[in-house]
Amino acid sequence: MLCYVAFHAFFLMICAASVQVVEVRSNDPTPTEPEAQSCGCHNLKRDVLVTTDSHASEDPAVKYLQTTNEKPTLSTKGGEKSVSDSQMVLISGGEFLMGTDNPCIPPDGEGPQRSVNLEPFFMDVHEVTNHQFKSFINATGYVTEAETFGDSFVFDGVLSEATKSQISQAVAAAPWWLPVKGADWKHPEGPDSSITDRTDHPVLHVSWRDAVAYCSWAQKRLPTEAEWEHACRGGLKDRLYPWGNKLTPKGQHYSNLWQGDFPTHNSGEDGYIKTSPVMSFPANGYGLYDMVGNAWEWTSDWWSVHHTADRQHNPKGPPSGTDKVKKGGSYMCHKSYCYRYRCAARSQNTPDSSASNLGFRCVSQEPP
Ligand SMILES: *[C@@H]1O[C@H](CO)[C@@H](O)[C@H](O)[C@H]1NC(C)=O
Ligand SMILES: [Ca+2]
Ligand SMILES: [Ca+2]
Repeated sequence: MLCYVAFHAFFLMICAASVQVVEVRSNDPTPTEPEAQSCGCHNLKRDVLVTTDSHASEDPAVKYLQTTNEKPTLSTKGGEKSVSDSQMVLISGGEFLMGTDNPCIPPDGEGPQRSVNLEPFFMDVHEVTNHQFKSFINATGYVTEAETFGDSFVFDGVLSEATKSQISQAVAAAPWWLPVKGADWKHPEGPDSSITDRTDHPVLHVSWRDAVAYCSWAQKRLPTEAEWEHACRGGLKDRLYPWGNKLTPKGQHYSNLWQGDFPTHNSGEDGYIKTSPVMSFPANGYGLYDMVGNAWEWTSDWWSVHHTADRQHNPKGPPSGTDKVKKGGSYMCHKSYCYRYRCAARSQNTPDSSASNLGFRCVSQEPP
């Protein structure tokens, strides 16, 4: 543990330091334990805990596109605006700088910084909410992977004692993640929890396939990692966060993260111990909310830590892989342990993973 603390403190230093220090770092051996400085949330592979072989191989993208030609009826046209509206903003295309040459977590493949050219696209201004996801379930009868498997990963800090007492397994590298029977999008902390007072919070416990199914139904798609990162940056160049380089300018919180000590004490200084209603914090320069913090967000790309430094046009990531890229960090992220609430930061999960801090938003080439 001490070793990890020293190791991590070293990279945090680098992150805010000069070019000279970065050169020193580049001579360092590659860290052999990438999970040693992570929040452990990329270890949420269900197959290490639960065995199942009955999972459908049907592509939800195809199935749900064919079974509905309707747009979700979420908006109250001409009426009052609510967070259940499927609001999107146009993100203009063009050139942006993806990744960073000062990686805070080098094993994640945050670098090199590279020039990327994108077509314009529309993006949901907020994470898909429980209410929106409910509309999808109502319309399609879709059953999420967590419901099929019968469990999902929940951070033990949000579990009731009753639920916790029934669990005997945990993720070895990250013991605060517990597989909870009956945890799913409707029951974020297990069977004795509900979403009735959280309809405007991001939907959680959705796998990558679930997210793809929702976006297809809405006649949208998941963003590529490049699209997500371009959107995160909000028009700023080479900054850490969607709003700049300072985490809390003038003492104001710009995202729902973890204050206090991870994983033992969450002070909730930003107003929220768990997820927050979407759009509770200021939008970035593109009018997008919670791009970092609140819930992690799936992207369409397969995971790889090796990137070309060459200029790219509409990159879509590797053609295949085992994990999908997720971006933005969550309400569980603290600088000491999961400094991934930066636009260049990234992490990964297998496509069937689901957890109490992982959601998504959709994009589209067409106007909403
Ligand atoms: C889903 O269906 C139920 C039962 O018909 C209804 O009460 C609820 O309002 C619907 N929710 C959404 C978000 O469409
Ligand atoms: Ca918080
Ligand atoms: Ca988010």
